[in-house]
Amino acid sequence: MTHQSVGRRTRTGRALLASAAAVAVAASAALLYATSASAAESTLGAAAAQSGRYFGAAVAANKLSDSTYVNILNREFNSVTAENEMKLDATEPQQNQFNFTNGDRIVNHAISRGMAVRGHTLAWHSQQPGWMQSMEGTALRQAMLNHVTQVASYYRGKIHSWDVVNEAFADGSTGARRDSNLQRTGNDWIEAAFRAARAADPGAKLCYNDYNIDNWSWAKTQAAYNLVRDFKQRGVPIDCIGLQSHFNSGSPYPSNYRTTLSSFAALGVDVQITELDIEGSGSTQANTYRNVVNDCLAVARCTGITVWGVRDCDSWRSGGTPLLFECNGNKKQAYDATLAALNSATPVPTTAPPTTAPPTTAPPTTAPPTTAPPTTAPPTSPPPGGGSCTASVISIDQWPGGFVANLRVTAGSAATSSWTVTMALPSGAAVTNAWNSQASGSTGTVRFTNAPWNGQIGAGQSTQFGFQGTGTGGGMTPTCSSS
Ligand code: G2I
Repeated sequence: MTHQSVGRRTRTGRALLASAAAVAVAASAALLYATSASAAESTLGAAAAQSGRYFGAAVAANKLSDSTYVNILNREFNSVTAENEMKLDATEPQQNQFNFTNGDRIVNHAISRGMAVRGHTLAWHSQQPGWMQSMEGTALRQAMLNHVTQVASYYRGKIHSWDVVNEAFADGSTGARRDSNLQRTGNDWIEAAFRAARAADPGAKLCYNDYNIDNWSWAKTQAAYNLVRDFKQRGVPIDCIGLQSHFNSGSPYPSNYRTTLSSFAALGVDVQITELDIEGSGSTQANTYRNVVNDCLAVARCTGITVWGVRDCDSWRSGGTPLLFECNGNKKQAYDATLAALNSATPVPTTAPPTTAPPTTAPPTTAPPTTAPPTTAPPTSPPPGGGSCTASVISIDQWPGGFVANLRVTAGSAATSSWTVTMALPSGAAVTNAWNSQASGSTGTVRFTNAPWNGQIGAGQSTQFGFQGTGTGGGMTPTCSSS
């Protein structure tokens, strides 16, 4: 457990570029399905990707100049969450004046290295800017919806999952909503926020996120469960539940955690462990990390884990030494346990999509032809090449010498389990990196295959990915195939 020598790499521009390229390549390789069965990967992100999951960290923009911090971040994690920089006070400090400077620093750092980004958070009673704290009623409801719309629109195409609403339930035995100015605008404020988020960024997964919803027998857990169940029953858009999972002596890791994960998953949402930290040390702490990882691995729809910070001294609870790295960058026992547990997961088969064969199972029995798809999908787009998806270019941001392209992939009348978008680049253009997908080839005809976390698209639904290129974008006609 020595300090990694990469932390001492000379930071010349050329070395940084080379290092970034190496990291991007490593990340791409790690995220491919084609890792050999049971390979022992040496980083958290690569180990998680073997079973199609991500492993992320909360990141603070003001730490991106700390080389020990950044080296760990770039080496170990393939997803990030902004610890404070996308919150309401940071992004809308004055009403209708938005500031994305620090959020962008984190997003750009992640995207340029092929990491996914979790958005945190669009609507919350806490960390509201002063102008919002003093608002109530209709004016507040409208301001909140405007905030959700503006922020989710700004980051459209770059966010893997949004914590749309954070911490809306009260602690204790009542299962009631938490009193707040947002709650006082009416009980439907949560679903209103989710609808606005879906409209603003249809490609992001939309999560409800909370703490103390880990223990299946706690009233707050049941309250969150009932919210998700109600939303699913009524068609309110929700795709995931975020369990913050801050564990300490007052809120310990519960033995029924796996029951909680599987119960939420059974409602038809992804489960994400969003802010994991476990106070303690040594083997006790390591065992709890192992248990959490194993519980997630046991639930197919537990799609990823984020720890709330990189090193102990980066933690909001640094005194409880709750993370995986010491301040000097050394790996802790908890790190070794976490990595070993991730490596013990059943790998996603190399050619997973064809062999899992969703076409032979679900479609005949669940009879999608009798419901919505026939009326909607066929007229809109005949699937190219017999595939059940379409792809389109949403935007191209061009600057002298380079561009960023965002694309949408939409499933046809059947859900996809994987997809590939093929596209001829203009002459002289080259892909430098991609997010929310894996690129193969960089010039001429290039292919983008889904990332481990976004291959499954529901019938008629869509996801987004993007890439950065050199040269000039434009005139690109993507085609999509899926299984
Ligand atoms: O409290 C732990 C987490 C619980 N779930 C929601 C998360 O968003 C929350 O994160 C924490 C951050 O880790 C802290 O860094 O949220 C706190 C605020 O509620 C953050 O603390 C704030 C301090 O209160 C401010 O004084 C400080 O200016 O961090 C700010 C930036 O360092």
